[in-house]
Amino acid sequence: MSAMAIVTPGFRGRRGGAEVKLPPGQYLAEDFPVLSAGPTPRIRTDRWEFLITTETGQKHTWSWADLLALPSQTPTVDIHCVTKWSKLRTNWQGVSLDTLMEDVESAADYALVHSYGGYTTNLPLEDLLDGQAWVVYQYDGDDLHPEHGGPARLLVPHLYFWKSAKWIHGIELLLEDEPGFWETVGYHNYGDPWLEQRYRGD
Ligand SMILES: Nc1nc2c(c(=O)[nH]1)N[C@H]1C(S)=C(S)[C@@H](COP(=O)(O)O)O[C@H]1N2
Ligand SMILES: [Mo]
Repeated sequence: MSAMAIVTPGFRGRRGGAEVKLPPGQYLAEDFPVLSAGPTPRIRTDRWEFLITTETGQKHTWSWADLLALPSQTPTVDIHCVTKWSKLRTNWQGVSLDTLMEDVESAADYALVHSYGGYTTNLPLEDLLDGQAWVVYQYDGDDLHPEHGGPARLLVPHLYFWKSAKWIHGIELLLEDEPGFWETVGYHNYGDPWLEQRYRGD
């Protein structure tokens, strides 16, 4: 064996003259694939609600009007699906989790995200904070299409896209980590695309 290790850097390609760098094993998607584990739930915005539940059982709830009344941001971010497509510089509009967490008192270290339809996904609470996550309701200047998670989805672009729960309903804050839907059946618990944490043991 050669003493020199062969490292696999992220794929480098050219797009519009500018060099882009993708996480290892990813390819560039030009379209916007739809990946859903079940049927698309249709949630009327007049019945929509979002709640954050703390480890002590305290509930903070927002109606659709409440969400739209909060200051919003327009993140432009790269997204990376575990099935290997990436999409660069996607444009969203939504509310930062920092804003939603402002009045929430919690000693929790973990979050379990719940979607309409039953999907769940888990992540450390700190990965939702400090400008890293949003509840988004617009994509590319239009209302978020139901297939892509409308009326509102979570956006956590620094982790594989399965963590970005579509049709978000609530976030449960927990003292102990609890695996979500894909994490329970063998996906990586954390899912850092730059470390290629696709499956348990990666
Ligand atoms: N509620 C819910 N959220 C979900 C999923 C899902 O099946 N249900 N799939 C996840 C996966 S695996 C990916 S890659 C992205 C896909 O989002 P898109 O369909 O908008 O591309 O949503 C994530 N969020
Ligand atoms: Mo995915």
